[in-house]
Amino acid sequence: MSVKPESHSKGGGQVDARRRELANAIRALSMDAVQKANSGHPGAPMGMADIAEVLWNDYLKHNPANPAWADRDRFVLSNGHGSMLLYSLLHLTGYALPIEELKRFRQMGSMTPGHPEYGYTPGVETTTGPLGQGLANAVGMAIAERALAGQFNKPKHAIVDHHTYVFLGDGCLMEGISHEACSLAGHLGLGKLIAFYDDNGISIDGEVHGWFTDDTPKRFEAYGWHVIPRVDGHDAKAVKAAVEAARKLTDKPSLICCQTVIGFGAPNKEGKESCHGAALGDKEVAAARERLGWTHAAFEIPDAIYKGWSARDRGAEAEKTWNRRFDEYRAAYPALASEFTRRMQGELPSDFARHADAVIQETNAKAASIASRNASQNTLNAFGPQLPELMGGSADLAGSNLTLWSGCKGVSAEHPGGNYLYYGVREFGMSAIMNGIALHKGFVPYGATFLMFSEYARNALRMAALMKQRVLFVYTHDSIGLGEDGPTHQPVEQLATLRMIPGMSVWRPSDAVESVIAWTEALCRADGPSCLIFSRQKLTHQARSPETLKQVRRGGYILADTAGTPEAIIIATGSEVGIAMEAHKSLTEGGRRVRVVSMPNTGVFDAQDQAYRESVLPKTVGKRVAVEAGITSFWRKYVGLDGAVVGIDRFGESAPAELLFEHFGFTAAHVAETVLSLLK
Ligand SMILES: Cc1ncc(C[n+]2csc(CCOP(=O)(O)OP(=O)(O)O)c2C)c(N)n1
Ligand SMILES: [Mg+2]
Repeated sequence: MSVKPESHSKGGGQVDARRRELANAIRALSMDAVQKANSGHPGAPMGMADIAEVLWNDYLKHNPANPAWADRDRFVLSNGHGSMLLYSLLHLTGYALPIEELKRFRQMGSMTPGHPEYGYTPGVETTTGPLGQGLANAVGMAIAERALAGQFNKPKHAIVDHHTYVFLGDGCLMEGISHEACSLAGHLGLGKLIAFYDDNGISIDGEVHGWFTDDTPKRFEAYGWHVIPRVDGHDAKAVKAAVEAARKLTDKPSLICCQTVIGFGAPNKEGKESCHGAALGDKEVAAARERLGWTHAAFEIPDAIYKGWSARDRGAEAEKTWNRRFDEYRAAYPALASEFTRRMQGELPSDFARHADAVIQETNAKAASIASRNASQNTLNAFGPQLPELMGGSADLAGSNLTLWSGCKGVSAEHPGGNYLYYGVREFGMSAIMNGIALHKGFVPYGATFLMFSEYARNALRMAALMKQRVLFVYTHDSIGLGEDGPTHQPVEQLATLRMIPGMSVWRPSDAVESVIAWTEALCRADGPSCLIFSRQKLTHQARSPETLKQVRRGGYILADTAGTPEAIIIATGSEVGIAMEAHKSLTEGGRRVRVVSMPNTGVFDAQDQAYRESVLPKTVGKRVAVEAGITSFWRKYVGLDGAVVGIDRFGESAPAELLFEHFGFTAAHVAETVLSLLK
């Protein structure tokens, strides 16, 4: 329950003056940077400064000189609007984040964007700002830590042994994803996950008792968390005692509920929503300096304060100790040690490409007509043994998504070294957790649900793309072709909207061969996420020459052609490729010169050079028909205004799949007719 705490900023209560002064450096940097930018959120950094001071100075295991050190503790600021808290901490403890960058807070090209963004600032572990997702990322990181420890640690050789700390606010707890992620974290008993709740009683609209009166400690206890309630977030001793207790208890995640005053130190604005997300104003900044006893000019930090904060020596020492430990591990387990290094670097096994190619050839030779979801599972069975970094999962649809392969072992509190997560019905949580697993490194996560329910997870997909993470989102039941479950389960606009996410690679293979290639390409894509979209229903194998087979990975290619220049081109994806091929057959028999282009990944095709694209879709051939069981508008960019799209611009119906395909015009006859109508 949120209570409105008394302000201590007047100096009441027991205060460790030294610690308070260190914390005030965060407060000063935060309010000054926000003031200079005239934009940003001073409230949370000023409110959480004392907590951060204790955690970072007394506990956090990190080396500012090497933010990528494998066994560092992970720190996530889930209430990402408080970005100046993190930037201040990184700057003060000695990361390569100079004061000039704090002066350029929120400016174009700076290392200090408005919200923490992965890849912009050394030490920022994940992009946060969309509330609740940082918390789910942290759960993913803690899962990855434990699973990696389970797979690699040996008696007396704990090479993976770090904590995940996460700060969060009321907003993160109001977001539904906090339930999904924390419920799973409790179930899994993630003892090295420690969360700090900034219980300040305030969110943007004012005092939260008007809309948020959960009993948060009880809620988390019910999840199976270890809850430490009513900690005075401005009493370093109390915070320290709570962290001690949290670290001691190793079989449950901990939630430390810290009562704080938002904007602590700003005499007229602290405790009020007015300091949440706006510059305090010059007068109030001056008054806060006075109240806090901070006499230094803006962005001026005395050497003694820098010394008090520096984690450089401590960090170098900690990493050195670990390096020694890792050397001993390497001496005892050389093969495991190099596997660990390979996996943490995100490199696939050196022979993976060759292996994948062999599987592609085999699948081609087998020529099986099977559902692409089955083809996906076959691929997992073929690739799985080569890829111990796979961390699979499904949101309670393993039997439908076919995400389990023969080598899967469930991750649980008792068996932490597994490689498969039973996520339960938690699509958004699963997706953000996968982002956290990928960010932690050591794993390539894939997780599945029905394509329709990608909607539940959408913002986590966007975050995966924004952070350029190798996360594989597996979606089966990809169209009205799923049949009787009806329009609630039948995707219509999802293919198009997933393709619109910048940097998202979306594969919709047409048969078993394209399915293996899609998996291969997604796994090899180290700098971004992919969607792998599979059918429930059986798909016809398409014959391909060795030359054609090579073109599949270019996203779009000529699957069937005609002698000479085609009169018309049919472009199709997934389950509609088979229909396009039948139409091609009848049109060819009727003396028409028609080409079929299979387009399993429009984004990859668009990224090919002009000459290749022109060779597949020559400008001179304007008579084009796109066929996809999804909304038509997406395909206009390929068929032009004079072309035609066989698609579906309404919700589906509950009926057997074959009837639905017939009813909505996904038949060879209708596609052929459409081509002929263009040729008239
Ligand atoms: C998903 C999402 N919805 C809305 C917002 C906009 N927003 C940013 S901070 C905030 C209020 C958060 O309140 P709290 O976590 O209590 O932060 P405090 O004011 O205490 O710093 C909102 C609604 C957001 N960043 N993310
Ligand atoms: Mg709040």
